Amino acid sequence: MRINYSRKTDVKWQKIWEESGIYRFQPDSAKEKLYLMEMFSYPSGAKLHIGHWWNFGIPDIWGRMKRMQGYQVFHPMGFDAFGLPAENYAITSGIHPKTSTEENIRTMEEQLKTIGATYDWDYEIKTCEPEYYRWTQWLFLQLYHRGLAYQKKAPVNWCPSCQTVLANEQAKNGECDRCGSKVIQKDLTQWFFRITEYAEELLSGLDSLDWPEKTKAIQRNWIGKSKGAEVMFEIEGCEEKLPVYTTRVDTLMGVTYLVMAPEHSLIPAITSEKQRKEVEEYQKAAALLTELDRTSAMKEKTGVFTGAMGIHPLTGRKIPIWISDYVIASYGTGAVMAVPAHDTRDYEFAVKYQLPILQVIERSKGGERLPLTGAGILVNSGKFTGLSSEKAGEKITADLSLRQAGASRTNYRLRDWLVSRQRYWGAPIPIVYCEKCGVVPVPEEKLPVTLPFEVDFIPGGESPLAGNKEFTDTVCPCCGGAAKRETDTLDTFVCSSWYYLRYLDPHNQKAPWDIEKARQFMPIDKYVGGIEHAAMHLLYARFIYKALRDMGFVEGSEPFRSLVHQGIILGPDGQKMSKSRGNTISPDGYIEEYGSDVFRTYLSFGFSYQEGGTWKDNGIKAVKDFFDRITRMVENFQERKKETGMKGRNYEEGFDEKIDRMQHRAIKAVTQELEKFQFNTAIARLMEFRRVIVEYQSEKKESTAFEFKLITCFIKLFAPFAPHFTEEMWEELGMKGSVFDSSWPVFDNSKAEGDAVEIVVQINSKNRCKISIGSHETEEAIKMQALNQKEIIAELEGRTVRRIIYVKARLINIVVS
Ligand code: ANZ
Ligand code: ZN
Repeated sequence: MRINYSRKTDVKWQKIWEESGIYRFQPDSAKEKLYLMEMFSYPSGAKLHIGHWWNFGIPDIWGRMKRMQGYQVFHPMGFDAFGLPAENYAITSGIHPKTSTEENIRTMEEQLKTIGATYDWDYEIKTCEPEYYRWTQWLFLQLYHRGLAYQKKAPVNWCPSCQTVLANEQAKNGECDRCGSKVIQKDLTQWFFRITEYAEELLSGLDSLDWPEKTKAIQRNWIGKSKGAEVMFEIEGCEEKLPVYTTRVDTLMGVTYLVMAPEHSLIPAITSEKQRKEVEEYQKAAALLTELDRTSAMKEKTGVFTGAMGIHPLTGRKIPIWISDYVIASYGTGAVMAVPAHDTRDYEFAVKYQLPILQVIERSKGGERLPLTGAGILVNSGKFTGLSSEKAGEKITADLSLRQAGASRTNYRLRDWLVSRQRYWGAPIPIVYCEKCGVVPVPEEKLPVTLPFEVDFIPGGESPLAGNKEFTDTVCPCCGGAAKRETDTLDTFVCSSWYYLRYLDPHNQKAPWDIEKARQFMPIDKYVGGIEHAAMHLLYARFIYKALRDMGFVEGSEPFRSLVHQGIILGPDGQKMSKSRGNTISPDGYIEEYGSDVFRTYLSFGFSYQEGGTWKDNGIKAVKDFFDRITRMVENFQERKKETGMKGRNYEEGFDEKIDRMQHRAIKAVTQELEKFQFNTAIARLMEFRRVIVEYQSEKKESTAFEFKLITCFIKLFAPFAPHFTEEMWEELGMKGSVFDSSWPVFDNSKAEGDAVEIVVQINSKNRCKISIGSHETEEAIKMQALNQKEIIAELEGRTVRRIIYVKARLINIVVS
């Protein structure tokens, strides 16, 4: 072989691409737009690992096909550069977050370039730069002016080690998602974004999205819509009424006590003198616990009696009012009507404090164990007895409405988004506090409020910015008097809630983006990133986009039309790769030895993109061999052509109908597999196609125009996987320009389908689905295709494939245990 693909080939083509500016993005109204984006990365300082190649290098394959299909593909890259890790690192190392972040970004840029992806670096953004966060602050102001950003005192999740507030999403399981410390509750005045105003639309909008179902389910669950009723209980000897939220108004006749959250504002007013001390002590103890501890099913129920009595709205019966930490202040109305016969928590509580238990729902006649939590037929419920839960719910709600003691109500579990962070390395909140004028937003033309460089990072429960007088002391934009700046910074999820818009117009000095550009390029056609962002980033960004739409800055309602989650490549020990486990795999050695294209092709061939898997490299040699075979195929053609010549470019010359049909099948399969992000099966198809071409070559002494067509078609189909290598082959074949400026092969469906047969795919001998295969496909490729069917992937989850049996042209049986 004359040509030997290696790392040198990568370097050669990367230089040529840079000089020719082939990936410079040029908006072209004659072409259909396509916005491809991977979630940008955090500049952590770690060397680029396999995960980066996986996240960024593989979607590039899809983007390259789209480019060849004639789309104007916009594929930008940037850095989510603010955040706690850099600041924590500053505390331990003394290195300023700006210094370490900029340094990390430089290294990552260099390394990302070795992947050879189609980024236009002119569109790069870094969220920590004033040109960027100026507009994050602008966004805050727009929300503020619309009443969507507001301040309130609230019990917040507080990490005692990071000394900062955490959003609920960052304090899952009662642990700080940064450092793992136990999260406690603390009362602070905080800034919130009113995401709850969009709860219903965030929920209903999911239906229209091309997203994985499980991600939609996570968002639906997080939004937590429930339909129920609000019921008013009068309180004996008190003007005010106590509203409760219930999803089981059908159980109203079985209420035996009421429970308020320990933080409920009515408690001081209704508590009897006798009970006051005990109540106050209980309130103090409850304040130390997190919401998660409080609501855990494992926790023993505790509570105290307030001394006050409520009055049943339908029967006038007196019922005691208790407080307990199993009721959460921020959900519903912060109070519940307890029905111990039909609710597990109420039941445990009633048993412990010897409160009455009254059964009002029955499923079978008599002898049922309480609590009976489902729906059924009403008993012991006066005129409602005998009705189904559903009917009774309607009747009781109607009765309550008549007496103005209740109404149906919809509730959402979603809370407003807490955006204040008592940290330095974030976008300062553009607010000033003036003794005379109160809370004053910084005027837009005064943005950015710049982060000062000199600060003391030692955590003290306050933002490090509070210690910098030059920063805090300012003049009021309203009256010109002395004023203090807000010292909290914004949650970094605010930076990432709108970055896809700045990408479109990163150098705009007058506006965050040009409205016309956003109109042309939104929404994002393919967004690729981890499923761990399902509840936070992806929900926040959807909310911000809708808010921006309502302010007239963007069109459409959803930023991410189609979403793909990449699977995870685990270390050889089957664990998630991490520095601390010491099981990370560096791609560098592989790149040096084989070149980036072999590595990238191996990744896409060896693993299913959406499933991931445990890292192994035993297949990489085979992929390298595949490259060598392609090289030989091209050289073989070139040599025979030199000897015998090729008569023009009329493909009739040497045309072979059977081979032609296989070519159309290959084009169709590769195109469709790539469309579905099934890169591994696409490669299997290409391997097969190569064998077809080589078979043809071996039968012909002279090179033919048809052969030339087959080979250029192959090179084009393989180009997205191996951009450097195929450019080299393209050049060798004497083609002008870049292979990426050539057009993607199109197939004739009647030819592609000509010899197809349908076969059945079974799991443990049970029929699961059908696939269509060509009569010339190899057994290996057919098995691969079967394993990649949606239905099959879902069923194989968590099971081990023992054997795959292929009965020619009839069926595939996957034996699992
Ligand atoms: C009476 C009842 C009877 C209830 C019954 C359930 C079963 P979701 O579905 O999550 O909305 N609840 C209401 N507000 C609460 C709060 N702030 N803290 C803790 N629990 C609260 O749950 C709604 C149900 O959770 C409500 O319906 C209420 O208990 C409780 F057989 O009311 B139910
Ligand atoms: Zn003022």
